[in-house]
Amino acid sequence: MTKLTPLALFVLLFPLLTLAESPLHVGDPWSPEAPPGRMMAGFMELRNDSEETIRLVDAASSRFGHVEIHTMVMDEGVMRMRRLDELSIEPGQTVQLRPGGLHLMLMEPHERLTVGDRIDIELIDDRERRYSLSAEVRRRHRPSMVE
Ligand SMILES: [Cu+2]
Repeated sequence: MTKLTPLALFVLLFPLLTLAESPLHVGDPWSPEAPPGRMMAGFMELRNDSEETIRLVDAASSRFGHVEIHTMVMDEGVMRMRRLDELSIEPGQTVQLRPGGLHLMLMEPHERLTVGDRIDIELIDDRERRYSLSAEVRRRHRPSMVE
């Protein structure tokens, strides 16, 4: 039976401690409720608390068949959604996903989601690190251009 010294314990536990501190801070994730069967949008604030650029390249949710990162672009006077292959967040930068701009597109819903439900979402970066969050379904306050 080997006894672990405090130093050995620290060395063993340190990787766990660092993993627990996510380099990506997710603030106030939410989703406006939508009619049954319709895709939904995910909004939140993303802040890069690390020293390196975080490049989000994919997203997933157990409640939707398919999730994409979308932006809005002006196309001949009309705002349109466009899929982003990569959303880069520089060290210290905060990016807003909100109505009329960047958003997660939650497609192919498996079931009806109503106000108060929570949507588990994973954001995935180019190093295949996964950032978990839970978005609350809220009542739609005003018409939005993204759905
Ligand atoms: Cu979209």
